[in-house]
Amino acid sequence: MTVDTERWARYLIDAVDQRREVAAITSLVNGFGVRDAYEVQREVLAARLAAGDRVAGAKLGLTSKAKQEQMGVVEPAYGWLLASSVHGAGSELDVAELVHPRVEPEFVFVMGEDLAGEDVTADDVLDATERVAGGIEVIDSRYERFKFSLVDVIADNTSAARVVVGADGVAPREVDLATVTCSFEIDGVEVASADGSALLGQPAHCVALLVRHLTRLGGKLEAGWTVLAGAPTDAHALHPGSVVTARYSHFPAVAFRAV
Ligand code: OOG
Ligand code: MG
Repeated sequence: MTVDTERWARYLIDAVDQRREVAAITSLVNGFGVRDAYEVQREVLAARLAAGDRVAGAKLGLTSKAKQEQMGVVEPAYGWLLASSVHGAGSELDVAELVHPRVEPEFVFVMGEDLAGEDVTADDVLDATERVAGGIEVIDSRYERFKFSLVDVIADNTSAARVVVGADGVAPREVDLATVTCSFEIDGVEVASADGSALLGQPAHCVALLVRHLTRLGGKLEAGWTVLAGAPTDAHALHPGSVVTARYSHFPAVAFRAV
């Protein structure tokens, strides 16, 4: 049976716009597959672009053991970043616009060149990268109790909501990204820590998987895009008033306040 992907795209758009959680699609539809889920994701993106937003980049989710174990989903997933969702370090983010936000640290790649190919490697990614910086992602699953399966979270654009990107960072080969450590703090208390090797051994390898995915869809990673390799640690609930800080061994610290 064919899935009415347009209907499920509208379902998720309404959940975001009305700031409410909805039942997981797989609890309502039989046979909802990975292809259907990426089609829903594509239709949600198209609707946002038609309404005037722009693509700022792309992201991976569920690329670390910590995240996979926390969410019970053991495969990476790919999603889009909208220009309206990207903020600079030191910003204030309005959490009243969100359903049940969580925060997690990120390794952020800023692309210097377009990149496509079914066999792209981590080395190719480093060649095409302008800089790598620290970041913090605010994820906000549209699903009840923040619970989902792989296909649900794909349809929901991998829970993408906001991202805070640090300035500067490093040239892609200035340091082995696998060895960059991150300490994640909420209100001055460390809640998690990890290093870049938590991301499938090497954050650039995660980005290579994203490039292969985009290539299979007939697309590419584009120069100027911001790319999230995924959180190396688990995610933590975000409450109004909190200050969230990610401290890295080789990137400037990134912080924001939830208001
Ligand atoms: C899915 C998004 C995961 C990451 O970095 O692993 C993600 C979720 O956990 O809600 O962005
Ligand atoms: Mg993330």
